[in-house]
Amino acid sequence: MLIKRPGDIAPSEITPRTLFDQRRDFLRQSGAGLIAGAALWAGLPSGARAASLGALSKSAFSTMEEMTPRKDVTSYNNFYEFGTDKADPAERAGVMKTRPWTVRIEGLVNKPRTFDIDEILRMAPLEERIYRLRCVEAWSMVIPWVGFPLSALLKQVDPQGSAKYVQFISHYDPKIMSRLPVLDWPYREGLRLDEAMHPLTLLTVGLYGETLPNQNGAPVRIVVPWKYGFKSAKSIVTIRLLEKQPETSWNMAGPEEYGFYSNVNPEVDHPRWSQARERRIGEFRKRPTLPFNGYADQVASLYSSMDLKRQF
Ligand SMILES: Nc1nc2c(c(=O)[nH]1)N[C@H]1C(S)=C(S)[C@@H](COP(=O)(O)O)O[C@H]1N2
Ligand SMILES: [Mo]
Repeated sequence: MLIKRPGDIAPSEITPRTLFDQRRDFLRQSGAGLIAGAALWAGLPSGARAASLGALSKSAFSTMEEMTPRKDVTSYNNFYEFGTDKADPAERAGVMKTRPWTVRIEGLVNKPRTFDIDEILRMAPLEERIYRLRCVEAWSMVIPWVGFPLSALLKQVDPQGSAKYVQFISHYDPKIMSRLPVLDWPYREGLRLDEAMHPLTLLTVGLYGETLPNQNGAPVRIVVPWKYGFKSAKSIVTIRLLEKQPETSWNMAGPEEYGFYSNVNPEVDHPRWSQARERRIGEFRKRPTLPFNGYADQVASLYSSMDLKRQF
């Protein structure tokens, strides 16, 4: 059961208005509400158990803030393929099979390749990185992620000079995932190549010392700590290097509300709510949101020539 916490924002507010209305109409017309609510996910086996990732080096990039309890990190999630309530992913994502799993890297690279997930796990030393995750819905957590810089993976495929952007595409299986037109599936996200190559951008395979629970994006996701959480695509199957800015699911759904950059910025409000403060999960009183989610020293220079109010 979802226990409503003070300050939570209903899906009606998160989802761009037009889409929310479409979805409501769709549910009314088709009676799909019942399917989505119960039958579709009922009685399916639960997923793999978390496995220890062994010895991890501690990263100098970690925040010293108190970590959000594992229980909250793994039960209060956004993974719309498995439903729009925060409790849905933990209840439903267990059916997703995360082995075998491959990640295809293609597009403007000299050595396109399909990597097996177990190859990726051995590719570079795994680090524990304690990062804040700031959702666009104005809540945040502090999570001990496990992974290595995405740049280590991208270097293996040798990006071409014309590559300027990176697109991430999440796994989509309509047999076990939502078929509601909440977002344009498969979930897509993107970064500029310099953002993707930045040492803070983490190719993430675990949290709290273990493999990722399915609801957190198993077996591999991105974590970009200075951007709103939706930029961090889960359960990735394709990474594509491109010359032009890629389509991204949230930007396609509501371009006035979810910009391509979506850098955490207390001065740029979401059109329907303020981004000046946030509620750390587990805390009651709100705290101020920091520019670039507190990572300004490391990343502000990436945007020195940009007007971040216009290119939000
Ligand atoms: N494929 C996919 N990735 C996704 C999402 C999603 O719905 N689908 N939600 C995003 C949002 S809005 C947030 S805040 C984070 C949440 O990550 P967490 O559940 O591990 O905290 O995942 C992001 N990645
Ligand atoms: Mo989010």
